[in-house]
Amino acid sequence: MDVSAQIGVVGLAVMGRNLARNLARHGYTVAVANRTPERTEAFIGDFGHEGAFVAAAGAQEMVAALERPRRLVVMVQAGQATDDVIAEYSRLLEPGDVIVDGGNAHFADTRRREAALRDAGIHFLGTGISGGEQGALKGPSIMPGGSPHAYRLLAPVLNDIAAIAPDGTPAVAHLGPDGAGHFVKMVHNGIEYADMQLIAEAYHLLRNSTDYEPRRIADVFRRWSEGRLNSYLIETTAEILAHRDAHTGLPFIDVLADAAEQKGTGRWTVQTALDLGVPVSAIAEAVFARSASAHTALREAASVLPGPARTILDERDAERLVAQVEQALYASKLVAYAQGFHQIQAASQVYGWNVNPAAVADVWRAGCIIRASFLDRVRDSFTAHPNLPGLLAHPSFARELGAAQLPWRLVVSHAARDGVPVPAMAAALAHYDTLRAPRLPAALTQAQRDFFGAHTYRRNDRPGTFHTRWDLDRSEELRG
Ligand code: NBP
Repeated sequence: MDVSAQIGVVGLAVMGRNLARNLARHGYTVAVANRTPERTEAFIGDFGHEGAFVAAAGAQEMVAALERPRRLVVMVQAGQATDDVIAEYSRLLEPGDVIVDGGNAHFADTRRREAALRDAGIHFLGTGISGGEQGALKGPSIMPGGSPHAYRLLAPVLNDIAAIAPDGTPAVAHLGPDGAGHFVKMVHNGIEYADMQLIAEAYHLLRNSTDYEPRRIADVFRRWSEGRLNSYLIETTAEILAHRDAHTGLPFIDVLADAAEQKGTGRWTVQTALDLGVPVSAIAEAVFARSASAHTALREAASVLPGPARTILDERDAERLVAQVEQALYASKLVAYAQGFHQIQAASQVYGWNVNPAAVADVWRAGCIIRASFLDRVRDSFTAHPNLPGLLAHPSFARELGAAQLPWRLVVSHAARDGVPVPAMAAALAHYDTLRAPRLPAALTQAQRDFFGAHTYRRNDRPGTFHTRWDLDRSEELRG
């Protein structure tokens, strides 16, 4: 086979297929391959006319088709499939070639793969890609991690195929070495869980406490999407709520089962946050909310438990609640993003990645599922105050939270009074109150740990580590 393709794509399911088409639409000659060759043939049959493709029957043909240094994008199922493909191709590739893993790999796997390939002289770019299948085709948000050299080899291509933010910049940036890109993508998905859950809670509360039909709530979301809540997820929510089921004519939302599924990146975010000791409570509640919804037998058994009678607000109070929920949703969303950024910054420190949070916000402004107008301000805040820990304390957000905090409390207490679960909003508010509190009950926790387990404690008035002999009422400083 002649050397003719500038880039290769292995894996032609929805993501790989659309990424290959995106590359071809930007003038690249793309070699394509898939484990099951019928998929490659179907791809060429369906999309061959869209651009310059080279169909490779297997790894050898793919490697022979690529110009040097070879650039190979792997878009297969995360986990063992990715390891299998890397093993198959790395035997055939040469030092200086680069493999891009565009799947949803766990960042620890990316670190392992990058180190193993580095030993063989092959560059590895662990790259988060967000935007679903339409994003892959029309412009995703791209989160690469790997060596600067590997990034330089791919940067022109990634810049071409990425989504373009309203200010004209492509949604791609080198986020750091080895697993940094996949870590940022994982947290992106965790925030996505929280964002979706918070929106769902806002909808659910309005549906429960007012006589608004889904179409009217769709109008509320449409209005919100013209303001500071403007985002892809708010817009799609408005569209979903306005949608009628073709089959029954009922609001579409009412004919769906209320048990949500998940693929695992939200769970990874929370598991990793636990390991790092970073409180991502709004994200965790969103993951748990999906799990709880899917425990149908448990829910069925618990349906006997009593709750308050449903009360419907009159028109004026309903309008007031809408305004309060906008504040609560915005403030809770800020907390969820702030928790995600905290997690990225903590991992960056542990793994020595030096991730620039402003670059992360920049990359999330277009193409990805959590794209939102307010990310411009997140980026600007991190740029203006790089050393201020925690996004919430950044001056412009702190001001907004100050204005939102009372309605936020009213919404959470309204939900508790009416028996409507708002776990992510309540967790976000508790996080806000935890961070701003002049004093936390952790002093008592310290004392309890020392009392029953001699775990020692620290004091406000003196440095050092102490233990109290509770039986003798004697405090002693521990040395060494
Ligand atoms: P899937 O995750 O459904 O994977 C299917 C692809 O993996 C097919 O090409 C399949 O080949 C290949 N494959 C499998 Br399965 N086992 C293999 C093996 N042992 N060796 C070689 N190939 C193997 O595809 P997708 O939904 O297009 O997603 C691709 C990647 O992108 C995944 O990592 C996913 O997590 C990530 N991602 C997906 C989305 C999305 O919206 N779907 C968004 C962002 C990221 P076959 O045709 O021979 O079975």
